[in-house]
Amino acid sequence: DSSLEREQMPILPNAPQKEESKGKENAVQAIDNDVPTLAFPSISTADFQFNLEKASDIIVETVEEFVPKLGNARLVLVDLTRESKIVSLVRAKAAKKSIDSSKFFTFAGNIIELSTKGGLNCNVIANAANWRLKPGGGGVNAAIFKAAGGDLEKATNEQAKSLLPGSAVVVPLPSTSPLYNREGITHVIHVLGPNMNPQRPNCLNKDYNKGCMVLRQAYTSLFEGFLSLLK
Ligand code: AR6
Repeated sequence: DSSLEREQMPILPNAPQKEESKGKENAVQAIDNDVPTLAFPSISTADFQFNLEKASDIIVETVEEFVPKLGNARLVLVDLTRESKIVSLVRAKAAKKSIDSSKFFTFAGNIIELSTKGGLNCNVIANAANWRLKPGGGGVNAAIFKAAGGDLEKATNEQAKSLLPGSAVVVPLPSTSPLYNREGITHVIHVLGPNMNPQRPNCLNKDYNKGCMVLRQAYTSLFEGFLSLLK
């Protein structure tokens, strides 16, 4: 468990400590902030109610597959709190594999303020989107669209009008967007994961054969989208 967690510990947005160490040679220094970084939330595991054990296996497996292709870039799984169950599961499973912890680690923080509040620079963030690519709803989708301003909706619509489950679309963020200015985010990659929530469109009715396949496709599309930006 150790190395993945260590990477995260010193830079947790733990307010008092962070204030104190501001302007000093602080723990944030331990993080190399000049490398291309994709921050991504756990797709489908909150509003879309996907099983956490299964999702964590898929995250670790697809990460393991993509890490060797990253060059100097890195992948960071993000969730709002340190108590995140999905993050704990992924961390434990990743630690059992020999995944380079400088290329993949987990981080607790709000995906729209990782740089300003957490000291983690991410030039690309992923969104757990809805099929119409609409702002609002809840979770990370609402947060990202709100923080990015109207620019993101417009830029998204120029790339795609809708998404199929398992697919992703890379959207360049206009430099006028607050997310670009404040956080240094140049691209948002919208991803549509499988939905297990009967109250949402395209519910898979507990079909985890299909669900796992679609979630795997979703992460593959996401990571390929990120790789396409590195070229
Ligand atoms: N920063 C980091 N992680 C977050 C944030 C945030 N601001 N907000 C939520 N998470 P969810 P889904 C984590 O529900 O299950 C929307 O309404 C959260 O704790 O956002 O794929 C869309 O419009 C969880 O670990 O996405 C879709 O209709 C993860 O992000 C639907 O929800 C994903 O939770 C998609 O549902």
